[in-house]
Amino acid sequence: MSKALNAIRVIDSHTEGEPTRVVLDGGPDLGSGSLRARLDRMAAAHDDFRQSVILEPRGSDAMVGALLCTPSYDDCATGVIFFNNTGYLGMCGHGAIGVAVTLAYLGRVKPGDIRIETPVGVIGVSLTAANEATVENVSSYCYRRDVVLDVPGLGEVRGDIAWGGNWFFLVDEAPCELILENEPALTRAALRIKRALQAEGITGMGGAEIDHIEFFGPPASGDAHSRNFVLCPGNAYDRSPCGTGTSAKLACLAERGELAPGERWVQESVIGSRFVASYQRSEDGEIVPSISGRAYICGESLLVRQAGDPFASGIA
Ligand code: PYC
Repeated sequence: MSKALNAIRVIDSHTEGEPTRVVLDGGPDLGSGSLRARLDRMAAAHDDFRQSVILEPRGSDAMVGALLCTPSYDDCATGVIFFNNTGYLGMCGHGAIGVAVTLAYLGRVKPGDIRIETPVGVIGVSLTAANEATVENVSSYCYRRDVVLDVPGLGEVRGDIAWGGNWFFLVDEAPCELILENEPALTRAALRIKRALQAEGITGMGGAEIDHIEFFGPPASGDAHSRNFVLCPGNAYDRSPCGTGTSAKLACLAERGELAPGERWVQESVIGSRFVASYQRSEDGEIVPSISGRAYICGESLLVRQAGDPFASGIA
């Protein structure tokens, strides 16, 4: 029998349905420096590690990986690099809730407030119960309003471009009802929009790729404000209402004067799970979103890559 190579210890959880795989050990040595620099090192020299952990046969397209790292700030409980089936995420709201609940499950943090360093900034997380957390996200903003696109097969599509820790194109008029049965049609429409943005050279600030497309529609439940469908960069849809996508939505609502600081916004996902959100304005006038949701542990495993396994680095 071949010897096991690079055993990787992980804990799996889901946040409102969306999976997070926290890597506890067995990850690459990324050295020191900012998390952005360590992410760049991982992408350049250790991308096969990302692929092993997240791609089939060990992972799945919907899963987001969270590599725990020594933080570069003393007041942070951990640093984290988020990754998915296609690359790396600046921030991940559902993933941050998953990380906090995982750390609590391991007894590494107690209920209360912690700070977590991400490649796009430090976030606050309040662990309000064993399975509940509120993320105070990085500052979010609406970059462009009412961008009109001519999308082959869809016609004219209007949306806002916003930053919520990742870049989003937010479309209020969804191409069809936001229900799970329509997932293939919603995915196709979102991909068409993404291609049209690329073809027209429309980006986020500084030429950043807009890699998340978000549709909104009426909620199914009477006490929610909206339902969404979010297509993530690797073409999987977010089972949760997407923490960074909800942050981007809050920024757009604030920009339009449609949501006041501190006002509650209940965002449903396409599977009916929900985040409760609100924002505060910082002293500089920036929008600082808070996103609350639940996460549950669903597995503890040792991932193994045996010598000779042709799919040790996943099915790319
Ligand atoms: O919750 O921010 C989020 C997220 C991004 C991609 C998948 N989930």
